Amino acid sequence: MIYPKIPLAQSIIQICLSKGVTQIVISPGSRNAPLILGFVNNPAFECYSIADERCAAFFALGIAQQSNKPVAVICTSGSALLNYYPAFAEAFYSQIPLIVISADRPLSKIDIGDGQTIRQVNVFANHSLYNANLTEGASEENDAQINEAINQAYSNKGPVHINAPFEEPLYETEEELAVDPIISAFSKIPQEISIHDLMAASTIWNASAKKLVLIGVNQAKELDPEIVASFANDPSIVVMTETTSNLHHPSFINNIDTIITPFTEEDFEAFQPDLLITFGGMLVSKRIKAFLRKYKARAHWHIDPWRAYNTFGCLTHHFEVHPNAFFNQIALYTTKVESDYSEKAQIIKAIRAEKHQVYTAKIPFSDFKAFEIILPTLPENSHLQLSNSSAIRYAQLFDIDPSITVNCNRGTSGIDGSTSTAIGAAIGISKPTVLIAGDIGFLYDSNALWNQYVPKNFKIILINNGGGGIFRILPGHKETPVFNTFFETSHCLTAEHLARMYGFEYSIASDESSLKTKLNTLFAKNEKPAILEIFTPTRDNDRILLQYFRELI
Ligand SMILES: Cc1ncc(C[n+]2csc(CCOP(=O)(O)OP(=O)(O)O)c2C)c(N)n1
Repeated sequence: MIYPKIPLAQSIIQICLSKGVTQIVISPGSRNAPLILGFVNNPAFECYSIADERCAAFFALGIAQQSNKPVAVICTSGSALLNYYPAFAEAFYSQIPLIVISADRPLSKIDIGDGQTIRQVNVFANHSLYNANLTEGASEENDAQINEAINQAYSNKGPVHINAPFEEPLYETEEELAVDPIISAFSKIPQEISIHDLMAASTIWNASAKKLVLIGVNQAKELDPEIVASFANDPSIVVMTETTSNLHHPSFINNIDTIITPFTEEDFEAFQPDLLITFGGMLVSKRIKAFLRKYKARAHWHIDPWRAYNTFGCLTHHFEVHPNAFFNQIALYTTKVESDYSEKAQIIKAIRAEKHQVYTAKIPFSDFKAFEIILPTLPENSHLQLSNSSAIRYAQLFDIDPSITVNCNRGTSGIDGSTSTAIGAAIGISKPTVLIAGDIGFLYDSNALWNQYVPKNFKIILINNGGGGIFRILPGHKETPVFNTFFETSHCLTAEHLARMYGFEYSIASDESSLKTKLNTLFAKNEKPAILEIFTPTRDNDRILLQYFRELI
């Protein structure tokens, strides 16, 4: 076996190996040569080479998000490292284990005029679970910090930074390991709730005739089917899911905005929960946040082993366990409460479903219509990635086949890494993957396509509405040159040349019938990754969406 000669690099590699961190995304450089040589020459690691660090980190994030295991990204010194920051912040807010390992110069060489040198120590401190600021050479202190960083990424689910100073020569290798680092185990999350907390919670539960369970970003199959069934059978429980919740039951409300946008004050009061229970990550719907901030629940519990945000200003308890543990334990103490809360929600759901059908049947070709046509054509058991911001919002208005897993970078809601993440997700989940993206987000992250690992069956459906269409929907929209240039960033670009340059199949659609035909072809062929670009009418899209909400009553 070939090892880098530098002992600190050996320690990092050996500790990664012993902790099962085997997916390594590497960006080129010289300072990181000891790491590159060590990881690449060891067949236990799966190494990916991606030149652009911003894309590399999002790609790694996508793999980690879907495989639920930490992925390491390796870069050289200098600004290379800072390009990891968007994905690092996304990993922090989406609770995804991402391990950044940066090569650095020794401390004595910082800020003395050396090239490609910046202050790397603690550079991600605001969003990092742990910063291992290593010193030159192998030492117990270094080993302890490397262990701790990886342990934190595993057990507290989030990004960590390991900064490793290496002095030249950087390319020397040897055949024997010179280090034998100590490996420390990480602690498992506790799953027991105290009897005291359970008793107090069950008293509130049993006194609440209106319980709203609201679920944000969540992995598929996370929640025990018995718990799902118990929600559906409880007349005092309404479950609201988002597309990114990956949780399905015919009685659950999966189109929050469609349900609540037409609500009058009276409707809101009737729907105001006594008890709000949330779990999962970030919520997309602005309207549900506005509603629950105004019509506060008497009690709000968030269930998550690591973190709770007081999103609605009424958080009363953070249960630091997995939702399965919580619902299974509280079930021992709770009784069914008589209520018509669920029944009333089902009546509203049925009314809205009918209005939705009537409306979608009559609208012309637009972003809205395109989503109505695309979503039912997605292959069963495929994976869907959505970009920010219209794509995820439109998708929330429709049913999506429960066999399809869905994800979107909602940690920071950035437009900067949707395509890179989607390609990583395709690798992490090993299922046919489709990305639905807006044009600005797609063009922003076009370097994502500079990636030799894109699966042949990877598809991008690009909704090109000539700019940031979301800004037409938001209240500030006025049709002025300032709006077009500085908000919408309107353009006439297409993906055609990018597709050709990066070896993607390319097709276009600009009306209903061509879209249906092109979707058929898109999913029938898998010899090459493909982009289907859909041109929609820039100036009609917002009107058609806003009118939808008016016609739901
Ligand atoms: C990195 C980053 N910069 C800016 C924004 C603000 N932003 C949100 S949506 C958006 C426009 C997205 O346009 P497009 O990708 O065409 O999708 P649309 O929502 O218009 O369909 C922008 C600039 C952001 N979310 N992330």
